[in-house]
Formats: sequence, C-alpha cells, structure tokens
Amino acid sequence: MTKEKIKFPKIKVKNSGVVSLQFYNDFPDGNLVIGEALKNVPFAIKRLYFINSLFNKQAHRGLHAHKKLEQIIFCINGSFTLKLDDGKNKQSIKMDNPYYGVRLGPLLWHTMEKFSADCVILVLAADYYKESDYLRNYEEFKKFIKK
Ligand code: T46
Repeated sequence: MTKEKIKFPKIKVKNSGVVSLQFYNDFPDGNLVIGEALKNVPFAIKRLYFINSLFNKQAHRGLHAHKKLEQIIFCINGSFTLKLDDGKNKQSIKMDNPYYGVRLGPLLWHTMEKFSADCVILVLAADYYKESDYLRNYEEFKKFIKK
C-alpha cells in the first residue's frame, strides 16, 4: 500500500471535517478505496446517492443546509468546488481527491459548483431522504441557526 502524502485543506467551518478513506493505489490494475460504517465513516449509512453527467459548466447544486442530517461528500472522479458556510465562517474547497471526503453536518449551508465534465460526486448519508430536513432559503437558515 502506498500512503501518499496528499494534502487536504484544513476545515475552518463548524459541523464539518475531513474523512480520510483507506486506499490501495499501487496496484497495476487500478486503485481500491475503502470506507467502513462506524469506522472511517463516522455513522451508520442509511442512504447513498451519486451525481454525475455534470456537463453544464454553470450548474450550481446544493444551496441548502440540513437541520439534522449527517453526510459525507466525496469527489470520486474529476473535480468541483464545495462552498461551506456555517452562518459565521465561510470556506471554499476544491474537491479533486477521491481519498478524502468532507463532513456535511447539520446547519451547514453548502453549494457545489465549477464541476469538471467528468466529475462524479458520491454522498453517504446517515438517514433517509426527508424534504422537511432541508433549509432551502438562506434567510430561513440564518434565522434557524439563531434559535
Ligand atoms: C445534499 C447535497 C450534497 C430525493 O427524492 N431523494 C434523495 O435522496 C435526494 C438526495 C434528492 N431527492 C430529490 C429532491 C429534489 O426534488 O431530488 C431532487 C434534487 O435534489 P436536490 O436539489 O436537493 O439536489 P442537490 O444536488 O442540490 O443536493 C443533494 C442532496 O439533496 C442534499 O441532501 O446535501 O446533494
């Protein structure tokens, strides 16, 4: 196994952090990357979804926060920019490394943009889809975090 010294930005916003996956990248026939629930993935996974066909260079996804949901977001191919905002601190992260995910904890406004055409985003979620958990309006989000 080759553990490359790959740098990932330090996370400066609340309710986030870096999740580092185990990887084997010295195989002549390709790489293997592993996440295990309640080990390097810090919750029991109830749902996963992925986003691909990101050919529209102007696309913006996310633009919401969750009230309670815990998720980890990965860029498993290509690249995109993840913007995080905890209501006080903001951070922009270039996601282009399949070995690292970013925790999207509750009350973290997040936006995904600047997708490469080959970008594939994988998200692991701790709960099933519930529209009532979304804060899709920024002013509503700001009011919610003051409660
Ligand atoms: C998130 C970011 C990172 C479902 O019916 N089930 C699902 O599991 C999901 C994820 C979405 N949907 C429906 C809800 C909307 O009608 O699919 C439609 C598109 O969802 P949305 O606009 O929320 O997609 P994104 O890419 O902006 O956000 C997604 C997740 O929804 C969200 O939880 O944190 O990825």
